[in-house]
Amino acid sequence: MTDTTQSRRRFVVSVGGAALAGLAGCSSQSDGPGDSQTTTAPPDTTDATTTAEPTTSQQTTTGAQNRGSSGQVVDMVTDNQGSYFDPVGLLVEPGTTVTFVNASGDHSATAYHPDSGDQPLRIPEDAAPFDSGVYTEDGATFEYTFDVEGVYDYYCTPHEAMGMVGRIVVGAPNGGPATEPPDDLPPGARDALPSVGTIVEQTTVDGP
Ligand SMILES: [Cu+2]
Repeated sequence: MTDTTQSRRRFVVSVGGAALAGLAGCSSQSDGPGDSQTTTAPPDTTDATTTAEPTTSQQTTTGAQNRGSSGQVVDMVTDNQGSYFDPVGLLVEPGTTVTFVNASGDHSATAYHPDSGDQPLRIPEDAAPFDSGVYTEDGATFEYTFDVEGVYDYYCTPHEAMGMVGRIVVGAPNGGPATEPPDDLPPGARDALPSVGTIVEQTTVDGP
């Protein structure tokens, strides 16, 4: 488990470096608003018209340039207000990549899914579960692309019982498992989840 976590972190960190290098090298490459689709496209070599596909570094560069519009960041924080995800609630379009950043403390971003230590299913039935593993290093990042519409509830393994949980709505809520009341979660977690309605209305619900 530690090995998996380590190698995954190293991978993410090195990709971040490549993104920076790419940014410095080809800042004029963006083709603007049309980019929003390219991050969602599967690696399909038959379509030569999407500029982001040819190499990994270009793809990463495009993603970094898009960060403000189609990418989103969730910080994982421990400070004098406790341990929390910020924002705790987020509305995104399908295909959006969310980057979880370990801002301070030791945290994970882990989907509520039976594969994650017997947890209840609280992501769309067709969605792949995610689990970053616990990060102990400030600045470590984990990315997940939310392709399937619906509501995703997730938690931090060390701090779930203290209410370190988050909710991401992708497109339309669609009546999936996470639209049911979270009765099977620990009370602290249950109380910390923003309602789907609030997220849809506000787009971003900040942490404490
Ligand atoms: Cu945590």
